[in-house]
Amino acid sequence: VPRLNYSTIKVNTQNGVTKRLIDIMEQKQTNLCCSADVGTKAKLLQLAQEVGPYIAVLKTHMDSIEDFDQELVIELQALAKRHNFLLFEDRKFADIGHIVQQQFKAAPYCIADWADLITVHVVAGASSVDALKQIALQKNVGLIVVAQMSTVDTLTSREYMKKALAIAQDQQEVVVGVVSQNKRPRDAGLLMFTPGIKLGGGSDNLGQQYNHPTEAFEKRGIDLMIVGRGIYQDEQPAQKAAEYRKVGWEAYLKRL
Ligand code: UP6
Repeated sequence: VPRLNYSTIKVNTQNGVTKRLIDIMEQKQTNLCCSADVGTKAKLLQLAQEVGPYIAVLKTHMDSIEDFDQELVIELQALAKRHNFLLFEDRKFADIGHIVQQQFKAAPYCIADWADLITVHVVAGASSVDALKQIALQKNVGLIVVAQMSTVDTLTSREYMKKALAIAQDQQEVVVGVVSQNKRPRDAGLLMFTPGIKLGGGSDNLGQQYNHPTEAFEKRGIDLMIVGRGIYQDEQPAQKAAEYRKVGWEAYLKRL
């Protein structure tokens, strides 16, 4: 594992969003991204309010919020400002360039207007990144390339992953990092985001597999952990988020 620290990444990045994110991580001493996969506005706002102090990033799937509207966005932005975290819409854009541009901007979600981070698959090639880049640079949105998925039967083979990492490295002006499980980009300016993290480990019955945060930070050298059900399905999400924050930060310090 390369003993990369966040300050080195900050020095090497060409991307303003990465710098903002690392500043937040260092100030709040957290490498936790909470995946807020709840189904309503009320639940999302409640969760964001509770975990806000402990997270660097709040990740959403807005197309799963049954009563989504722009008021939700305004309230989330206020919480993001109050607690100092970024908003990450995990849209996983995957289509041809012309279509991903439309999906990035279109109502009702208007993702380009409020997201700080978005994910993009590169199954269609670098052209998806190119297409999103034009809008993302204007709107100050950072792209995260999905290089390798967490599922037991993922199709993101080693070959695929290597090519996806290469696309991320080629586009560092707009790319903040990658989603991957066990390989980080060679370049020191990119962040590695890793889902499939849970203190208890295990799996669900739909292909998701979990690793312990300590193992992920110390052995695989990840930079941010993405935790969903491990936090929001707990009876006390705030306490759980605080616990993940502590475990993740200590594991990061230990690997340095
Ligand atoms: N996610 C994965 N695996 C990937 C990429 N993304 O689980 O390879 C996302 C899911 C979900 C979150 O879309 O929002 O990370 C994981 O949630 P969980 O912790 O509840 O399993």
